[in-house]
Order: sequence, then C-alpha cells, then structure tokens
Amino acid sequence: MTGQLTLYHDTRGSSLYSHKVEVALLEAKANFRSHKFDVYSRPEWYATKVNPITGKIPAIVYGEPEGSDPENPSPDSFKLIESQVILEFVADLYPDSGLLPADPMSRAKVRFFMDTVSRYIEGPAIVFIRGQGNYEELLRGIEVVQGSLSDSGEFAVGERYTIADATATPFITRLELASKTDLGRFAPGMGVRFGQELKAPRYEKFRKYMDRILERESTKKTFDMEFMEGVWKSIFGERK
Ligand SMILES: N[C@@H](CCC(=O)N[C@@H](CS)C(=O)NCC(=O)O)C(=O)O
Repeated sequence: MTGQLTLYHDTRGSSLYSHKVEVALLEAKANFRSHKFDVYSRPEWYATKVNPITGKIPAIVYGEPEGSDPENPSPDSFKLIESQVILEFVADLYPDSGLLPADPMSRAKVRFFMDTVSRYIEGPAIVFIRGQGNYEELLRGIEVVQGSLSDSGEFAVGERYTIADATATPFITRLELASKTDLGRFAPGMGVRFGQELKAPRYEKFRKYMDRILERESTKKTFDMEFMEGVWKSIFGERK
C-alpha cells in the first residue's frame, strides 16, 4: 500500500501521546501531513471516520490519495490508533530509519525500554504534573528507567535513535518545562524542587540522557519550550 500518511493530533500540542508519534515521524524523515484539530470539541468526523474505537488522539490514516480531505477519509484506507502501536508501524514503514534495529535482541531492548518508560515514568509523571501526588514515585521511576539505559551509546538502546527514545521524549520535555517554569497543578515551588533533585549525582546518567534528547532537532521542532510554556500557563494558570 502507498499513499498519503496523515497524523491526527491536537491544536494545542499538549498531547504527549501524539508527541511521541510526531517525533518518530520526523526522525524517520517521513513524508506525512499533520492534521490538527481541537480533540476536546469531539468533532463528529473524527469519531466516525478516523477513530470510532476510542475517539482519542493520536491516530494515523495511511493510503489516501494525495490532496484528499483529511476529515473525510475513505473506509478503505488504513487507520491506526494507540501511540506505541503507531510507533512500531512508523518504524516498519521506514526500516532504513533505524527506529527499530534489525537484530532481535536490540529490537527486544527497544520494546523493553518503551515498556519500562510506560510502567515507571508515565503514570507518576502525569500524577505529579496534575498535582495528584508528589514526585517521589517519579524519581523512583526515573531510577528504574536509568537502570535500563545503554552503557555504551548516546541513546536509550545504543548509538542510534530509536522509538525507545521517541517514547521518552514527551516526558523529558514536559518534566524539563515543569522544573524550569514551576508550571503544573502541584503546589508552588514543587516543579523547581523536582528539577533540583534531579541534579543529584544518583540521577546523573538519566540527566545526561535527558540533555541529549532535549538538544535533538526533532525534539525542538515538536516541543517549542516558549510556545508550550504559554500553553501550560493557559492550562495551569500563571505562577506569580
Ligand atoms: N493509550 C492512548 C492514549 C491516548 C490519549 O489518552 N489521548 C488523549 C490526549 S493525550 C485524548 O485523545 N484525549 C481526548 C479524549 O479523551 O477525549 C495512546 O497511547 O495513544
């Protein structure tokens, strides 16, 4: 199958699940179009024609003719939801990108790292940013993830950027934003304190990994810190 590849995501850019997919598409140098809409207004076309299963973003549609209406895809084109599944699809669609290595052991390591981020960072990071708990659990999760970072390479699994790194990117960027701006639904000062704690020597390996990801072109293109600071101020309110 060939044809247009369309990513459906939100106008505000606040969806971390969509962020993973967008960053992977950039890393793959994929020829894709981005269709942004206000997911919280629940447009009817999206829930009926793109993602009737959950109505959530991200979703991708593959195989439409060039220039087709993204809000009216044909029932015959390929539709896919769930960010982790989409990441594997992108890696399969662009095998030369190295987003999923060729050998079975490295592939397993990539999947293991993705699973570890989902299990140990995702929940605690969301809880912390939403002000539903402190950051102790998150720091413990970061230590677990740090333990599965590769020793030799630049990235999560060795020397090449993979979908494991794409999975970690939305959390790294959002935790950096929370610690730099103190924005989040937590008590004032907690974001900055979290950032300071993360500077402790015990998290050094993770901190270096974070810095490498933050420097990456695909990260900067998909998460503009200044723009996202504005978005977060509108979500969480200005910090005095
Ligand atoms: N497990 C899904 C989660 C997707 C998800 O929760 N998306 C949120 C945005 S971050 C959404 O679409 N929320 C709108 C809604 O629930 O109506 C994935 O990994 O893609």
